Amino acid sequence: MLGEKITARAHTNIALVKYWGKENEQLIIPANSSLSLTLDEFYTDTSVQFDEALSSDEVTLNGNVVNDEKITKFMDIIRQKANVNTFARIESTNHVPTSAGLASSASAYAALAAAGSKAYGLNLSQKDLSRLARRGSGSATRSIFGGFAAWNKGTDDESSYGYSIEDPVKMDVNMIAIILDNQPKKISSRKGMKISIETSPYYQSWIQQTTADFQTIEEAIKENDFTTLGKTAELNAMRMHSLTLSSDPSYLYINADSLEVINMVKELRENGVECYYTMDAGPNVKIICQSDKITAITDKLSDKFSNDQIKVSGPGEGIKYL
Ligand code: 2P0
Repeated sequence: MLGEKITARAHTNIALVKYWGKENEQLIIPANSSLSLTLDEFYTDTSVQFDEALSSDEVTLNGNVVNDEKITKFMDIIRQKANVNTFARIESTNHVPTSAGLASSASAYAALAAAGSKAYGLNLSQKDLSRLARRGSGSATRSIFGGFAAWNKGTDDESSYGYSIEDPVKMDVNMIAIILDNQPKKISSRKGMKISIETSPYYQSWIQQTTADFQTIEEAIKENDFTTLGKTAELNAMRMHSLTLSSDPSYLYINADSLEVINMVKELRENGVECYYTMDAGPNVKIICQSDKITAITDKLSDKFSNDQIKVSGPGEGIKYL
């Protein structure tokens, strides 16, 4: 029914093959395809209800009023598709540290796409929902889907969409997120990736390598080969971060605490505890491991970090309405 309050939940995802650059900034068409794991512990609940009495969208995030032009622009896309001009009341609760490299924009725009489109009477397929989410934030394209998901690069609005690779996930795979800083990042991903695509002399090599990494990880998922998946994801993450260092001006998301976690992972590995690390556009490190290694890893981490900085997560589900 039009005018009904619709609530959707979307989980965040962590890329195993990263997206770092746009071919088309307006439509958010990426320079490469990417692949991720959706996580069960981090999610966003968003409700949307349109109201004839409003003269602009009214948005709250965790109970606080926010004025974000990006959200209004995104709602305009929905209004245009639905051919409805009315503004909406949007309430969002983030169970993710905002802007700390834990991909809060992924779950945020996936949840908003799902709740918003349905509230405005659109009945979109998963694929079309992913294309809509993409217009808000690239990584949100993958958060429509649970488990292992991918974002097909494509060349235009039609062909750039997300899809499920495997859900539910057969592989025993977990991520341990170490929250080192939950402050908003200094260089947004949007700005960072623009600097890199325009100035890093290694950008073309990144595209070639990341295409190969995608195939390797896709194959590893099929073969249930955790070692290849972990190794390749770790390499891919560091390849992405080397783009940040080789840009002009250079910038860096890795801080001293991140390095400490990276060294812990290497030490654990030398001692026979198989695990790998990945990082996004912030200092937090995510450790990829199998279930029987979680205790050994969290024990080691707790020498240096408090329990509330350590979050263990398994694969999460795709978008759902509450
Ligand atoms: C990813 N990240 O694939 C990569 C890896 C961070 C590092 O997508 O400009 O918030 O809104 O499309 O999706 C974070 O960037 O950027 C991101 P926009 P987004 O998950």
